Amino acid sequence: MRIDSITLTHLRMPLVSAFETSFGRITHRECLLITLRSEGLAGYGECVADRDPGYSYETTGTAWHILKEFIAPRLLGQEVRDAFDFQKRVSDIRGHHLARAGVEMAIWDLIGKRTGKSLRQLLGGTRSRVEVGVSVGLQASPEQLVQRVAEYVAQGYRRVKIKIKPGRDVADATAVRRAFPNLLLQVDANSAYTLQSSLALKPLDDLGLLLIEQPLHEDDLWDHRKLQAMFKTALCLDESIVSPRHARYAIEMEACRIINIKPGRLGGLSQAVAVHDLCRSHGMPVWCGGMLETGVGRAANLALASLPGFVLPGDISASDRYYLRDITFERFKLNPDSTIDVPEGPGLGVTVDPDALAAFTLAEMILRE
Ligand code: OSB
Ligand code: MG
Repeated sequence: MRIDSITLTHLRMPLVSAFETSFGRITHRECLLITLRSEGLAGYGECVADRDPGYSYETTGTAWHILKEFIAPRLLGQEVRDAFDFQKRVSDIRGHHLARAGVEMAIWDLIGKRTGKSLRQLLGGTRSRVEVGVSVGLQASPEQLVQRVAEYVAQGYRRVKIKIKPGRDVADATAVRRAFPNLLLQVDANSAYTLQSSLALKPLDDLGLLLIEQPLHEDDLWDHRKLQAMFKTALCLDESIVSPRHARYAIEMEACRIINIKPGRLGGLSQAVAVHDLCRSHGMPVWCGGMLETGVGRAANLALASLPGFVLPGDISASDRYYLRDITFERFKLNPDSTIDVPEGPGLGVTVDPDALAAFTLAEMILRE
Protein backbone atom coordinates (compact mmCIF):
# COMPACT_ATOMS: atom_id res chain seq x y z
CA MET A 1 0.00 0.00 0.00
CA ARG A 2 1.24 3.46 -0.88
CA ILE A 3 1.66 5.85 2.05
CA ASP A 4 0.21 9.15 0.79
CA SER A 5 0.54 11.24 3.95
CA ILE A 6 1.35 11.02 7.65
CA THR A 7 -0.37 13.30 10.16
CA LEU A 8 1.14 13.82 13.59
CA THR A 9 -1.29 15.11 16.21
CA HIS A 10 0.03 16.07 19.64
CA LEU A 11 -2.75 15.52 22.19
CA ARG A 12 -3.21 16.60 25.78
CA MET A 13 -6.17 15.00 27.56
CA PRO A 14 -7.47 15.56 31.09
CA LEU A 15 -7.50 12.41 33.22
CA VAL A 16 -10.56 11.61 35.35
CA SER A 17 -8.22 11.74 38.36
CA ALA A 18 -4.52 12.46 38.88
CA PHE A 19 -2.17 9.50 38.36
CA GLU A 20 0.92 9.31 40.57
CA THR A 21 3.82 6.89 40.22
CA SER A 22 7.35 6.73 41.62
CA PHE A 23 8.43 8.99 38.71
CA GLY A 24 5.79 11.69 38.99
CA ARG A 25 2.20 12.86 39.14
CA ILE A 26 0.10 13.83 36.15
CA THR A 27 -3.37 15.33 35.81
CA HIS A 28 -3.26 15.32 32.00
CA ARG A 29 -1.88 12.75 29.63
CA GLU A 30 -0.08 13.60 26.43
CA CYS A 31 0.54 11.37 23.42
CA LEU A 32 0.81 11.55 19.64
CA LEU A 33 -1.90 10.26 17.35
CA ILE A 34 -0.47 9.10 14.03
CA THR A 35 -2.72 9.03 10.97
CA LEU A 36 -1.49 7.23 7.87
CA ARG A 37 -3.44 7.96 4.69
CA SER A 38 -3.21 5.35 1.97
CA GLU A 39 -5.30 4.89 -1.16
CA GLY A 40 -8.43 6.49 0.34
CA LEU A 41 -8.15 4.82 3.77
CA ALA A 42 -6.94 6.23 7.10
CA GLY A 43 -5.06 4.09 9.63
CA TYR A 44 -4.56 5.27 13.21
CA GLY A 45 -1.80 4.57 15.68
CA GLU A 46 -1.02 5.88 19.16
CA CYS A 47 2.50 6.80 20.19
CA VAL A 48 2.45 6.41 23.98
CA ALA A 49 5.33 8.77 24.77
CA ASP A 50 4.27 11.22 27.49
CA ARG A 51 5.32 14.85 28.05
CA ASP A 52 8.10 13.97 30.51
CA PRO A 53 10.90 11.39 30.26
CA GLY A 54 9.80 9.63 33.50
CA TYR A 55 8.81 6.15 32.35
CA SER A 56 10.94 6.23 29.20
CA TYR A 57 13.62 8.54 27.78
CA GLU A 58 11.20 9.23 24.94
CA THR A 59 8.80 12.17 25.18
CA THR A 60 6.14 13.58 22.89
CA GLY A 61 8.87 16.00 21.77
CA THR A 62 11.49 13.38 20.89
CA ALA A 63 8.88 11.20 19.20
CA TRP A 64 7.68 14.12 17.08
CA HIS A 65 11.29 14.77 16.01
CA ILE A 66 12.07 11.13 15.18
CA LEU A 67 8.79 10.62 13.36
CA LYS A 68 9.11 13.78 11.27
CA GLU A 69 12.82 13.66 10.47
CA PHE A 70 13.58 9.95 10.28
CA ILE A 71 10.56 7.63 10.16
CA ALA A 72 8.22 9.57 7.83
CA PRO A 73 10.84 10.00 5.05
CA ARG A 74 11.32 6.22 4.98
CA LEU A 75 7.61 5.72 4.19
CA LEU A 76 6.14 8.71 2.35
CA GLY A 77 5.18 8.05 -1.24
CA GLN A 78 6.42 4.47 -0.93
CA GLU A 79 4.85 1.03 -0.98
CA VAL A 80 4.83 -0.50 2.49
CA ARG A 81 3.74 -4.11 2.50
CA ASP A 82 3.14 -4.81 6.18
CA ALA A 83 4.47 -4.36 9.73
CA PHE A 84 7.55 -6.45 8.99
CA ASP A 85 8.37 -4.42 5.88
CA PHE A 86 7.92 -1.28 8.02
CA GLN A 87 10.31 -2.60 10.68
CA LYS A 88 12.94 -3.31 8.01
CA ARG A 89 12.66 0.23 6.66
CA VAL A 90 13.32 1.77 10.10
CA SER A 91 15.85 -0.80 11.32
CA ASP A 92 18.75 1.66 10.91
CA ILE A 93 17.18 3.98 13.53
CA ARG A 94 18.49 3.24 17.00
CA GLY A 95 16.00 3.10 19.89
CA HIS A 96 12.87 5.29 19.92
CA HIS A 97 10.56 2.33 20.27
CA LEU A 98 7.54 4.35 21.34
CA ALA A 99 7.77 6.45 18.15
CA ARG A 100 8.08 3.47 15.81
CA ALA A 101 5.35 1.48 17.57
CA GLY A 102 2.83 4.28 16.94
CA VAL A 103 3.38 4.01 13.19
CA GLU A 104 3.33 0.22 13.22
CA MET A 105 -0.08 0.33 14.91
CA ALA A 106 -1.41 2.57 12.13
CA ILE A 107 -0.08 0.12 9.53
CA TRP A 108 -1.95 -2.76 11.20
CA ASP A 109 -5.11 -0.61 11.24
CA LEU A 110 -4.73 0.06 7.49
CA ILE A 111 -4.14 -3.63 6.72
CA GLY A 112 -7.24 -4.56 8.70
CA LYS A 113 -9.34 -1.96 6.92
CA ARG A 114 -8.05 -3.12 3.50
CA THR A 115 -8.74 -6.80 4.21
CA GLY A 116 -11.83 -6.49 6.41
CA LYS A 117 -10.05 -8.34 9.22
CA SER A 118 -9.91 -7.27 12.87
CA LEU A 119 -6.53 -6.74 14.53
CA ARG A 120 -7.34 -9.72 16.74
CA GLN A 121 -7.65 -11.93 13.63
CA LEU A 122 -4.49 -10.48 12.11
CA LEU A 123 -2.45 -11.10 15.28
CA GLY A 124 -3.88 -14.54 15.96
CA GLY A 125 -5.91 -13.72 19.05
CA THR A 126 -8.07 -16.55 20.30
CA ARG A 127 -10.45 -14.86 22.77
CA SER A 128 -13.33 -12.43 22.24
CA ARG A 129 -12.98 -10.89 25.72
CA VAL A 130 -9.95 -10.48 27.96
CA GLU A 131 -9.48 -10.38 31.72
CA VAL A 132 -8.47 -6.99 33.00
CA GLY A 133 -7.49 -5.17 36.17
CA VAL A 134 -6.88 -1.60 37.25
CA SER A 135 -3.64 0.22 38.04
CA VAL A 136 -4.05 2.51 41.04
CA GLY A 137 -1.64 5.40 41.52
CA LEU A 138 -0.04 6.48 44.79
CA GLN A 139 -2.58 8.09 47.14
CA ALA A 140 -2.13 10.51 50.03
CA SER A 141 -2.33 7.77 52.71
CA PRO A 142 -2.88 4.02 53.05
CA GLU A 143 -6.47 4.78 54.17
CA GLN A 144 -7.20 6.75 51.02
CA LEU A 145 -5.59 4.02 48.95
CA VAL A 146 -7.88 1.39 50.50
CA GLN A 147 -10.84 3.67 49.75
CA ARG A 148 -9.78 4.05 46.13
CA VAL A 149 -9.27 0.30 45.73
CA ALA A 150 -12.71 -0.29 47.30
CA GLU A 151 -14.29 1.91 44.61
CA TYR A 152 -12.66 -0.10 41.82
CA VAL A 153 -13.55 -3.42 43.45
CA ALA A 154 -17.16 -2.21 43.68
CA GLN A 155 -17.05 -1.44 39.94
CA GLY A 156 -16.11 -5.07 39.30
CA TYR A 157 -12.32 -5.11 38.95
CA ARG A 158 -11.03 -8.40 40.30
CA ARG A 159 -7.35 -7.57 39.95
CA VAL A 160 -5.71 -4.46 41.33
CA LYS A 161 -2.18 -3.14 40.92
CA ILE A 162 -0.90 -0.46 43.27
CA LYS A 163 2.05 1.80 42.61
CA ILE A 164 4.81 1.81 45.21
CA LYS A 165 7.98 3.79 45.91
CA PRO A 166 10.52 3.84 48.79
CA GLY A 167 8.69 4.75 51.99
CA ARG A 168 5.32 4.07 50.37
CA ASP A 169 5.38 0.34 49.92
CA VAL A 170 4.89 -2.19 52.73
CA ALA A 171 2.32 -0.14 54.68
CA ASP A 172 0.28 0.57 51.54
CA ALA A 173 0.29 -3.00 50.28
CA THR A 174 -0.42 -4.40 53.75
CA ALA A 175 -3.40 -2.06 54.21
CA VAL A 176 -4.91 -3.15 50.89
CA ARG A 177 -4.27 -6.83 51.63
CA ARG A 178 -5.95 -6.54 55.08
CA ALA A 179 -9.00 -4.88 53.56
CA PHE A 180 -9.20 -7.36 50.65
CA PRO A 181 -7.77 -10.74 51.70
CA ASN A 182 -8.76 -12.50 48.44
CA LEU A 183 -8.13 -9.77 45.89
CA LEU A 184 -5.70 -10.50 43.04
CA LEU A 185 -3.13 -7.89 44.04
CA GLN A 186 0.20 -6.80 42.59
CA VAL A 187 2.59 -3.86 42.99
CA ASP A 188 4.63 -1.75 40.54
CA ALA A 189 7.73 0.24 41.57
CA ASN A 190 8.68 1.66 38.16
CA SER A 191 12.41 1.22 38.87
CA ALA A 192 12.39 3.18 42.13
CA TYR A 193 14.70 0.85 44.13
CA THR A 194 18.29 -0.32 44.17
CA LEU A 195 19.20 -3.87 45.12
CA GLN A 196 20.12 -2.48 48.56
CA SER A 197 16.95 -0.44 49.16
CA SER A 198 14.71 -3.17 47.74
CA LEU A 199 15.44 -5.34 50.76
CA ALA A 200 12.84 -3.16 52.53
CA LEU A 201 10.30 -4.92 50.28
CA LYS A 202 10.86 -8.33 51.90
CA PRO A 203 7.61 -8.14 53.96
CA LEU A 204 5.71 -8.00 50.65
CA ASP A 205 6.78 -11.60 50.16
CA ASP A 206 4.17 -12.71 52.71
CA LEU A 207 1.20 -10.81 51.27
CA GLY A 208 0.31 -13.34 48.57
CA LEU A 209 0.94 -10.90 45.74
CA LEU A 210 0.62 -12.00 42.10
CA LEU A 211 3.87 -10.23 41.28
CA ILE A 212 6.24 -7.37 42.04
CA GLU A 213 6.77 -5.25 38.92
CA GLN A 214 10.05 -3.58 37.93
CA PRO A 215 11.62 -2.85 41.32
CA LEU A 216 15.11 -2.01 39.95
CA HIS A 217 16.70 0.03 37.17
CA GLU A 218 15.45 -0.50 33.64
CA ASP A 219 18.88 -1.48 32.28
CA ASP A 220 19.59 -3.90 35.11
CA LEU A 221 18.69 -7.52 34.47
CA TRP A 222 21.54 -8.74 36.67
CA ASP A 223 20.37 -7.31 39.98
CA HIS A 224 16.81 -8.38 39.18
CA ARG A 225 18.18 -11.90 38.93
CA LYS A 226 19.75 -11.56 42.38
CA LEU A 227 16.56 -10.11 43.84
CA GLN A 228 14.33 -12.78 42.29
CA ALA A 229 16.46 -15.45 43.96
CA MET A 230 15.65 -13.86 47.35
CA PHE A 231 11.87 -13.69 46.82
CA LYS A 232 9.13 -16.34 46.70
CA THR A 233 6.90 -13.82 44.90
CA ALA A 234 7.37 -13.58 41.14
CA LEU A 235 9.18 -10.52 39.87
CA CYS A 236 7.74 -9.09 36.66
CA LEU A 237 9.73 -6.93 34.27
CA ASP A 238 8.23 -3.98 32.40
CA GLU A 239 10.78 -1.23 31.57
CA SER A 240 13.67 -3.74 31.26
CA ILE A 241 12.14 -5.73 28.40
CA VAL A 242 12.58 -3.57 25.30
CA SER A 243 12.99 -6.35 22.72
CA PRO A 244 12.57 -10.09 22.20
CA ARG A 245 16.33 -10.33 22.85
CA HIS A 246 15.91 -8.79 26.30
CA ALA A 247 13.04 -11.19 26.99
CA ARG A 248 15.35 -14.08 26.14
CA TYR A 249 18.07 -12.71 28.43
CA ALA A 250 15.59 -12.36 31.29
CA ILE A 251 14.32 -15.91 30.77
CA GLU A 252 17.82 -17.41 30.56
CA MET A 253 19.09 -15.38 33.53
CA GLU A 254 15.96 -16.05 35.63
CA ALA A 255 15.76 -12.30 36.19
CA CYS A 256 11.96 -12.55 36.51
CA ARG A 257 9.13 -15.09 36.35
CA ILE A 258 6.56 -12.96 34.51
CA ILE A 259 6.80 -10.40 31.71
CA ASN A 260 4.64 -7.33 31.11
CA ILE A 261 4.16 -6.81 27.36
CA LYS A 262 3.59 -3.30 26.02
CA PRO A 263 3.64 -2.75 22.25
CA GLY A 264 5.05 0.78 22.67
CA ARG A 265 8.04 -0.21 24.79
CA LEU A 266 8.84 -3.12 22.45
CA GLY A 267 8.74 -0.98 19.30
CA GLY A 268 5.54 -2.37 17.86
CA LEU A 269 2.82 -4.99 17.94
CA SER A 270 4.95 -7.35 15.82
CA GLN A 271 7.65 -7.30 18.52
CA ALA A 272 5.02 -7.70 21.23
CA VAL A 273 3.75 -10.84 19.51
CA ALA A 274 7.34 -12.09 19.17
CA VAL A 275 7.89 -11.70 22.93
CA HIS A 276 4.55 -13.42 23.57
CA ASP A 277 5.59 -16.36 21.36
CA LEU A 278 9.01 -16.65 22.98
CA CYS A 279 7.58 -16.54 26.51
CA ARG A 280 4.89 -19.06 25.60
CA SER A 281 7.48 -21.51 24.32
CA HIS A 282 9.31 -21.20 27.67
CA GLY A 283 6.18 -21.41 29.85
CA MET A 284 6.69 -17.83 31.02
CA PRO A 285 3.34 -16.11 31.77
CA VAL A 286 2.76 -12.68 30.21
CA TRP A 287 0.15 -9.96 30.55
CA CYS A 288 -0.61 -6.76 28.69
CA GLY A 289 0.55 -3.55 30.35
CA GLY A 290 -0.96 -0.12 29.80
CA MET A 291 0.17 3.44 29.17
CA LEU A 292 -3.12 5.24 29.95
CA GLU A 293 -4.03 4.82 26.28
CA THR A 294 -6.82 6.56 24.41
CA GLY A 295 -9.44 4.41 22.70
CA VAL A 296 -6.98 3.88 19.83
CA GLY A 297 -4.16 2.29 21.84
CA ARG A 298 -6.67 0.55 24.11
CA ALA A 299 -8.22 -1.22 21.10
CA ALA A 300 -4.76 -2.47 20.08
CA ASN A 301 -3.98 -3.69 23.61
CA LEU A 302 -7.26 -5.61 23.77
CA ALA A 303 -6.52 -7.35 20.46
CA LEU A 304 -3.01 -8.21 21.64
CA ALA A 305 -4.20 -9.50 25.01
CA SER A 306 -6.52 -11.94 23.23
CA LEU A 307 -3.50 -14.11 22.32
CA PRO A 308 -3.32 -17.36 24.28
CA GLY A 309 -0.14 -16.63 26.27
CA PHE A 310 -1.71 -13.65 28.04
CA VAL A 311 -2.70 -15.64 31.10
CA LEU A 312 -2.75 -12.82 33.67
CA PRO A 313 -5.21 -9.87 33.68
CA GLY A 314 -4.03 -6.81 31.76
CA ASP A 315 -3.71 -3.14 32.76
CA ILE A 316 -6.51 -2.42 30.29
CA SER A 317 -9.26 -0.74 32.26
CA ALA A 318 -12.57 0.66 31.07
CA SER A 319 -12.50 4.03 29.28
CA ASP A 320 -14.23 5.76 32.23
CA ARG A 321 -11.28 4.90 34.51
CA TYR A 322 -9.18 7.30 32.43
CA TYR A 323 -11.22 9.79 30.40
CA LEU A 324 -14.57 11.54 30.62
CA ARG A 325 -14.22 12.19 26.91
CA ASP A 326 -12.07 10.01 24.64
CA ILE A 327 -10.92 10.52 21.05
CA THR A 328 -12.85 7.46 19.82
CA PHE A 329 -16.63 7.23 19.59
CA GLU A 330 -16.35 3.74 21.08
CA ARG A 331 -15.96 3.49 24.85
CA PHE A 332 -14.75 0.28 26.47
CA LYS A 333 -16.86 -1.06 29.32
CA LEU A 334 -16.06 -3.48 32.10
CA ASN A 335 -18.15 -6.67 31.99
CA PRO A 336 -19.39 -8.06 35.34
CA ASP A 337 -16.72 -10.80 35.16
CA SER A 338 -13.86 -8.26 35.07
CA THR A 339 -13.34 -8.64 31.33
CA ILE A 340 -13.52 -6.24 28.40
CA ASP A 341 -14.72 -7.21 24.91
CA VAL A 342 -12.13 -7.23 22.14
CA PRO A 343 -13.18 -4.99 19.21
CA GLU A 344 -14.39 -7.00 16.20
CA GLY A 345 -14.49 -4.36 13.43
CA PRO A 346 -11.82 -4.09 10.71
CA GLY A 347 -8.36 -3.03 11.91
CA LEU A 348 -8.46 -1.53 15.39
CA GLY A 349 -12.25 -1.52 15.19
CA VAL A 350 -12.58 2.05 16.47
CA THR A 351 -13.56 5.36 14.87
CA VAL A 352 -11.89 8.64 15.76
CA ASP A 353 -14.20 11.47 16.88
CA PRO A 354 -12.93 14.57 15.01
CA ASP A 355 -14.49 17.03 17.48
CA ALA A 356 -12.90 15.32 20.47
CA LEU A 357 -9.59 15.20 18.63
CA ALA A 358 -9.77 18.93 17.88
CA ALA A 359 -10.61 19.70 21.50
CA PHE A 360 -7.43 17.99 22.74
CA THR A 361 -4.98 19.00 19.99
CA LEU A 362 -1.90 21.04 20.93
CA ALA A 363 -0.24 20.80 17.52
CA GLU A 364 -0.71 19.06 14.20
CA MET A 365 1.50 18.52 11.18
CA ILE A 366 0.72 16.85 7.86
CA LEU A 367 3.74 15.28 6.17
CA ARG A 368 3.75 14.49 2.44
CA GLU A 369 6.37 13.28 0.01
O1 OSB B 1 4.43 1.09 34.65
O2 OSB B 1 2.70 0.08 34.00
C1 OSB B 1 3.32 1.14 34.16
C2 OSB B 1 1.08 4.11 33.19
C3 OSB B 1 2.01 4.93 32.56
C4 OSB B 1 3.31 4.53 32.49
C5 OSB B 1 3.71 3.30 33.05
C6 OSB B 1 2.80 2.48 33.67
C7 OSB B 1 1.47 2.90 33.76
C8 OSB B 1 0.42 2.15 34.45
C9 OSB B 1 -1.00 2.41 34.03
O3 OSB B 1 0.63 1.40 35.37
C10 OSB B 1 -1.62 1.26 33.31
C11 OSB B 1 -2.90 1.66 32.62
O4 OSB B 1 -2.84 2.11 31.45
O5 OSB B 1 -3.94 1.54 33.24
MG1 MG C 1 4.91 -0.96 34.97
